[in-house]
Amino acid sequence: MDDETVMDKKEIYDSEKIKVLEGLKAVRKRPSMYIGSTDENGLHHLVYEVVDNSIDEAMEGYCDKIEVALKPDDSVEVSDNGRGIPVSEHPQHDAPGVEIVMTKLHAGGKFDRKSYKVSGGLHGVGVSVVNALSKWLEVKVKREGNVYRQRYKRGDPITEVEKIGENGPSSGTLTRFKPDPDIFETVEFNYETLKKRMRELAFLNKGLKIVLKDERTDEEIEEEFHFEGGIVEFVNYLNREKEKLYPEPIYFKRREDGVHVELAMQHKTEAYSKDILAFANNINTKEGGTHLSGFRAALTRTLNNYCEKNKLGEDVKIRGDDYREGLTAVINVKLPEPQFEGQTKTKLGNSEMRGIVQSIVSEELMRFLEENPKVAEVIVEKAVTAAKARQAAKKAKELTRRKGLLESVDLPGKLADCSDPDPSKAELYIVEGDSAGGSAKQGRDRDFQAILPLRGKIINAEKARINKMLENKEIRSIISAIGAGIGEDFDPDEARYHKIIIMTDADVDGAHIRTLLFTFFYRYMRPLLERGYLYMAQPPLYKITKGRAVHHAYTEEEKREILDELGKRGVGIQRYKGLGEMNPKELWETTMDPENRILAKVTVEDGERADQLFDLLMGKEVGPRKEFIQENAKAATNIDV
Ligand code: 0RA
Repeated sequence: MDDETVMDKKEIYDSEKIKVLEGLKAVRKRPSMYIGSTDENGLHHLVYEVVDNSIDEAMEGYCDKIEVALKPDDSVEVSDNGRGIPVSEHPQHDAPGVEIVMTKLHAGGKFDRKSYKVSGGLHGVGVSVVNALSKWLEVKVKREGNVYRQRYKRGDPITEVEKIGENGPSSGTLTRFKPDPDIFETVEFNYETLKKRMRELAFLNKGLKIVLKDERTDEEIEEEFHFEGGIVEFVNYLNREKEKLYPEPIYFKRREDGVHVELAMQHKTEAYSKDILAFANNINTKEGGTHLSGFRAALTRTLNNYCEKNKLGEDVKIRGDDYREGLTAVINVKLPEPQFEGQTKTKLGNSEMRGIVQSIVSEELMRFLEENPKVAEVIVEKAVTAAKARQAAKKAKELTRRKGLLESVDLPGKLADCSDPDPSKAELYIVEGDSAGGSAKQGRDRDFQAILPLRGKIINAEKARINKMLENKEIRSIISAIGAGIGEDFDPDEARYHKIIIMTDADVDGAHIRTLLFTFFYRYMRPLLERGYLYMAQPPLYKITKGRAVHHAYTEEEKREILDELGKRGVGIQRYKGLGEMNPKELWETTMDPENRILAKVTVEDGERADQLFDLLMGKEVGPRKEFIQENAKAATNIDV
């Protein structure tokens, strides 16, 4: 019986109405379904997708060098020295293999490779998606002594696969593409973003050379990432400016049931933070997952067992967090059919991974501890200290709880709250200084804008444990105004505002306060950064007047433009030194009115950078410190819409 006979009339009618979008047209119609978004993240995703294919070739052992070049015309070229995508006719599709890979969604079949292909999530959607979202794309393949080429426009081939030359025995694939400006909000690649990912990929795939070039400026940049030590070097890199509890990272690697598990870890001495990065098939699983929980369980149980066997740490109850205090770890797993879940598809879901990782880590770690009793001893000692501090912190927290300081119902006295209770509409301005706070209170739209002025010093979240943080008045008022808890208990769904806007002066002190706040939010309320709830206000740098007309310039360039327009005669220029110099109306018009203001979103990377730069900022060296402040005080560019 064929399908149509079992459908009744109504069903036939309904299915006719469904417009079946075929192939790459569907990708252009709903790009976000394939690459997550069409903003800067989606744009960079294109490069990751192409590079992933070369990484696959490297993971199978056929390629040891990948080059990524940013070209002056905003295109990107990715090349590798792998086997080259096959060019022979595909038996079922009567087209050359390379054309199928470039034009069919999830091209598989004969050209499927055996390696740990990424599936699900945003990665692994296939290069055909990149092709569909490119104004043009060109692929060149070196194979069997020849060079072949095919060109495409918006995903459609505009040439055959042509042989364009001969070549020695070397082989490889080169893909050059120009993202389509009709699809993307921006087509400008960020070198630093790509650099971070390429470095990460080089750490995760030991021995692989990845070259990144920026050919867009007169002074070309070229960097090579190549780490024979793999994730051990990754941990060394993450801990590069920290004091270590023991000299070498602990490392092991094992393959079991067709799954690879690799771990490198090392504790820091004084930093109380932890940095545990988990990867699955080269994807940074920021939301964690089964591999991470397997690792955490193994760490806690193994160290508990070790303590019991050796009668250590008996005077205090050590918990999992205590063993993780100050820990830097990279866990890297490779598995055949990964399931990615969660809001950003960065949570590993495969349930079998928990047990596999747990048993491998337990065995290997126990062996290590027994062979290295000195290291075991310092780890336990640190955990004991952490456990004691945790108990003290709990007492401090209970104290503040009793006083009602962490309850959102009991808002801090300095807060001028807004009247709209809907968090998606409400905004919290955290304002440096009383006078600016006063202007902001008068100038704001009290329907949806709340003002929290900060007076005292903000404590450095990198140096302090949570109990110390909770003793700080300013920190406590921020916690209670936001009303979503702190640290492990922080719940972004409880946040009373979906825009939290830091408003500080554009001077050195302002930069310092901003950095302290970034570090605090990064360490203790990171989900706010992940969700994009944290912003920085951008007050204007200049007020330019001519007659009755008033203009505001937010950047030096804007100032020049305005001056060019007005001419030089009878023009008054005032440089704003601080927010306090603006009256409430000016502050509203230039910095708070959603119609006019500029807000810069603070990302997790900004938080991370502030965190890392803290040593620099707080350190004794004056040179690098000054430089950082200037760098950080530069005007931001994201325009609030
Ligand atoms: C399918 C089969 C083979 C290689 C590749 C794909 C391949 C794809 C890409 C994409 C970027 N670089 C790549 N390198 C190789 C193997 C063909 C054979 O058996 O020689």
